[in-house]
Amino acid sequence: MSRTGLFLVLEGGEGVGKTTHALLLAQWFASLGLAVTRAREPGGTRLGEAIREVLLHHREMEIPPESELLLMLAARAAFVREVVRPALARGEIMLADRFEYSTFVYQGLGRGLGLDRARDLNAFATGGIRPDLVVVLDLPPSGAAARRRSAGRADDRIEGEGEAFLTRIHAGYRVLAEGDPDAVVVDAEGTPEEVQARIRSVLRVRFPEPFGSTEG
Ligand code: T5A
Repeated sequence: MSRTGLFLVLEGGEGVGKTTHALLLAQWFASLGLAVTRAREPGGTRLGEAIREVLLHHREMEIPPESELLLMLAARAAFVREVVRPALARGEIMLADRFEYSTFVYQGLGRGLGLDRARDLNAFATGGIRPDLVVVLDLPPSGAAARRRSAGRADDRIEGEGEAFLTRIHAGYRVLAEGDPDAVVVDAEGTPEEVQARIRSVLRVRFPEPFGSTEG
């Protein structure tokens, strides 16, 4: 790799397949002999997992949008310091299941706190570190809900916000990614194998080193 580490992020609405593809990508990287650190947000650290529990699994708790934003960023500050920077310093691929786009879209746009405010506060939390590439998995909320239902998953506090909120999230991701040269929208319809093949094609084109000459 010509630079130290590679920071990749999978993004998208609820149940679009981020976890599935993070796992498949990590397996691919390992098969290529590339070291990878994989983690989810909010989470990835003890503090982050504790914040995740509060944010997602206590529907009885009143959490104002401003508190939600600041808790996401409190988790992110620890995530960057304890997980992202060390992985990149070791020269690894840092593969994150959600990062700053989630805050821009869910809190900035979805909760109406404003994109500029979300970006400013996020920059404080991250110290300005940015992904090399954000892969946005694009699937209409109805398709993602069907997948979650067939997997027998119950909605968490944010998933339970309803259709209008999830539709805003879906649209928000597309708008953000279309204006960002370091983001790409990947069609998440189809089988996991089809979607994974699309993601790998993107990586081969974007990063000839180390992926250009790979197969599979
Ligand atoms: N949040 C997070 C914010 O509001 N602000 C922030 O700053 C951050 C960081 C996190 C929540 O926090 C919010 C966003 C979220 O609401 P989460 O559980 O990490 O919550 O995120 P979810 O998107 O809810 O995660 P899920 O696990 O539900 O969805 P994934 O990871 O996108 O999807 P995945 O891979 O688990 O797949 C869902 C189901 O579909 C199947 C899988 O097997 C699984 O059963 N599947 C497919 N089925 C058919 N075809 C395919 N191609 C499939 N791909 C996967």
